[in-house]
Amino acid sequence: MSVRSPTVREGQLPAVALPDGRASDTESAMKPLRVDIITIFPDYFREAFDYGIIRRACAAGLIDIQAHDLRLWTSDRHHVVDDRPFGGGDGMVLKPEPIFAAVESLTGANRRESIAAGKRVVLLSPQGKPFTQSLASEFAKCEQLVLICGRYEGVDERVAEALASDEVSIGDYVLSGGEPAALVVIDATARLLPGALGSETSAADESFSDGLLDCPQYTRPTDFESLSVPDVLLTGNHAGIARWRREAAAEKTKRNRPDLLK
Ligand code: 6GU
Repeated sequence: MSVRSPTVREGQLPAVALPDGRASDTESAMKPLRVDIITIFPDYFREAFDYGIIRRACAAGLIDIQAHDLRLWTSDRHHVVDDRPFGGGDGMVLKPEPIFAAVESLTGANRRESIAAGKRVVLLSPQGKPFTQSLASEFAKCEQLVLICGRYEGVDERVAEALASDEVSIGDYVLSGGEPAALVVIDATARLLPGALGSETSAADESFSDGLLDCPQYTRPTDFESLSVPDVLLTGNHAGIARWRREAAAEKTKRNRPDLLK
């Protein structure tokens, strides 16, 4: 039987009906997505994965996240990870040697070309390609993700040139370091792992998976300080509700994200 289904991760088996009618235990048989974060601030991540869907994904063995101190891979007495930029300029640049050593010890590879299929080595930097829902889905199919947190002053370019499989940015603004971006990438990726959300389908009809923003949602009370809920949502007319939701999503996209409609 083939196991190449887009929702089945590398090295993992899909649910199989056994001859006696029991389903095999898919989720507990799955190897977790291994995420290694390389950072000069490992404590930044101490409680970051203790909440909500990520906490459940960790507890269920869908993902295994570890933050590593870059200084572990220095060899000098003072554990120096940065140095002054050649050519002059402000700020310090992260040195290549500890980063290459860290990636080699975590993946077995010290060049992009030798990274095994199913592994991604991601440099987080404002110079990267945009992080998107589609890149999150690619990451969710991997067996290992290594996230290198840059500092805003910079990372020696040889990391991007020769080591990282991907250089990724989370948006057009400058963060003081890649650490918040690592949280964003891990969150968006973890919730796409099979079994991380309540139902397997709920990731399919949300913002961006169809190129539009999500439709507005309302809950009780129907009137709140003279702000009311659209009548159609109270009718039970499912076709009418579906049409309203499509139109409201398109309208909201046009207003807030016209770029998505081009
Ligand atoms: Cl990934 N890193 C930093 N330092 N700044 C950013 C970013 C990443 N993405 C957007 N701004």
